[in-house]
Amino acid sequence: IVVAVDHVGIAVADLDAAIEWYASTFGLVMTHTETNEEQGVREAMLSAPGDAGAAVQLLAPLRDDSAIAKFLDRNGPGVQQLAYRVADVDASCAALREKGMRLLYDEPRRGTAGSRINFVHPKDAGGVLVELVEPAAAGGAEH
Ligand code: V0V
Repeated sequence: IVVAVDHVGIAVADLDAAIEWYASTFGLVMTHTETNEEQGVREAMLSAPGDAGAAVQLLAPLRDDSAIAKFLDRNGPGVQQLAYRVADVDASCAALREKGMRLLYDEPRRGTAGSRINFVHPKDAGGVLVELVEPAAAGGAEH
């Protein structure tokens, strides 16, 4: 089902301050940033220079009623999700539903850079909010 670990998502209150902190502390560089209104987040993807492996995703809330705002209220900043890359998010969701897991959305929604995403409920995944990410097709059909 899983092709790779895509990213680890970390909830932060202040995106710009967090980007600066990860750069000055760990030398991570920002490779992408965007606002996702539907998810209620401003986000940034960070990597070690030249590393094409799993990324760190910083997630800051756009609204008080967003998932990230609720997470920050409850836990403070910290790891909010683990995202697995999949080749076909519809097929992966079907396979996981077959195993009795609850997917949060009936149909995948829009994620980073035109990807298609869904989430496994943390109570069905060992206490981890698991995101499934099908990247946008190469060539950028989504853009
Ligand atoms: C809640 N719980 C968590 C959790 N959030 N456990 C682990 N990790 C988390 N992030 C626990 C919580 O402590 C409760 O445990 C239980 O789950 C149910 O909590 P709830 O109050 O019923 O639910 P909420 O309101 O806390 O919502 C949790 C869910 C929500 C996961 C349903 O955060 C959600 O819809 N997330 C999906 C969307 C999202 O996270 N978007 C932001 C990233 P107890 O107390 O009952 O034991 S956007 C993104 O990643 C993008 C755009 C991308 O990557 O492309």
